[in-house]
Amino acid sequence: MKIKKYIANTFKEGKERIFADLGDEAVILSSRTAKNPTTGEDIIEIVAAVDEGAASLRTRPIREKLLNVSARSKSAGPSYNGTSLEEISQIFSEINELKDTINEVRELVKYKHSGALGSFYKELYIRLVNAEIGEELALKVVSEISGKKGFTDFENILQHAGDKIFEGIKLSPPIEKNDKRKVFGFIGPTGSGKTTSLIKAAIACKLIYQADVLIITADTYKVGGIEQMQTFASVAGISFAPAYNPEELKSIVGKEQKRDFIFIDTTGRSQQDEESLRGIREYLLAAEADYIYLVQSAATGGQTFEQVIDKFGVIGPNALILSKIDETAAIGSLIGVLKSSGLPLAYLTTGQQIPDDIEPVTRDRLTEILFGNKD
Ligand SMILES: Nc1nc2c(ncn2[C@@H]2O[C@H](COP(=O)(O)OP(=O)(O)O)[C@@H](O)[C@H]2O)c(=O)[nH]1
Ligand SMILES: [Mg+2]
Repeated sequence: MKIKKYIANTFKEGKERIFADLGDEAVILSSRTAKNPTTGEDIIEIVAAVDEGAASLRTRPIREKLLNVSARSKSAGPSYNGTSLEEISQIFSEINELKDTINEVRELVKYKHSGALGSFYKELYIRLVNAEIGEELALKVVSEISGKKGFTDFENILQHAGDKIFEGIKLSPPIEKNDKRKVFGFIGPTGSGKTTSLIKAAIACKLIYQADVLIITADTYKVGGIEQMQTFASVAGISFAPAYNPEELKSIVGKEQKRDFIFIDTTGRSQQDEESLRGIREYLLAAEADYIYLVQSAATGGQTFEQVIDKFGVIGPNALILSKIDETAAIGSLIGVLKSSGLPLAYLTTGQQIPDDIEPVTRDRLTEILFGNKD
């Protein structure tokens, strides 16, 4: 801002000098009459100011251009009123730029009214990316959801997003009791939670259906494993037997026809150890297992998860138990593998408490977990 004082004989004269000096953008801040100290005549004192930044940004370039144009264009080619065609087209392009800017501002003003909605979708996108579903799927879900109407609140939007994400994932219903005896096998990598999940499921069946349950372990290698299972089984009032080879397992299962449920635990094996995986298969074939659960920790990243499902595929699992949800930061990276494998999800385990920390899978529950609510 430039401020300057002018002294003139008349207000008109002062004003002309101010605009000639400071330009059209000048504003008069104050004016007062006074006496010329030497002549004693009336004079006028005017204080004017100009915003130099504004003047140079707004008016000067065009004005100067026009002035320079007329000066230069006198000697140049075709012109209109002293302005060359080249310079006229430049002015038009500037006008078009201005039009574009005005349109942008208009768009901004328009979307300001849907600001609340916009922030919902922004929040949804952030939540999806944090859930590790991948940027591509996150954008797809947000764009699909934003094209729909009728959401009541943000929770409702999350619910719809979850429905979209888990759309292609199959679910396996929880164990049910009927007249036919059922033999279940539990397989999976070492430490994935097979034994714990098996005990939880066995106790739940015993409690819910007052069922006659037998637990057999084929994992006779783990130090203290048999004693530990024996303890859990006897506390829960469940029968228990170890089986040291497939023949022995076949024989026990063959004799135990009156049971409602038989749960068979197996040795933990690395998915890389294909020989041992075939060994486990022999056990479950000998037992004529009706249904095989692959137990896998949800904390395992997408790539290992895919490998586990692929390699344990030789044993023929029917459904998946996703364990250690409580230890898992985000389950989003597993979604692609779950969909492409086609393996149904049966149970989730959410802690070490026996038998409490196991639950059947529902899509609503998966959505809750995806968005960070594991309780
Ligand atoms: N935090 C947590 N720990 C679990 C869960 N399931 C099993 N575990 C623990 O994981 C460890 C290995 O479990 P275990 O059942 O022996 O695995 P296995 O080798 O596959 O039979 C044990 O310390 C269990 O208490 C779960 O859902 N959450
Ligand atoms: Mg075990």
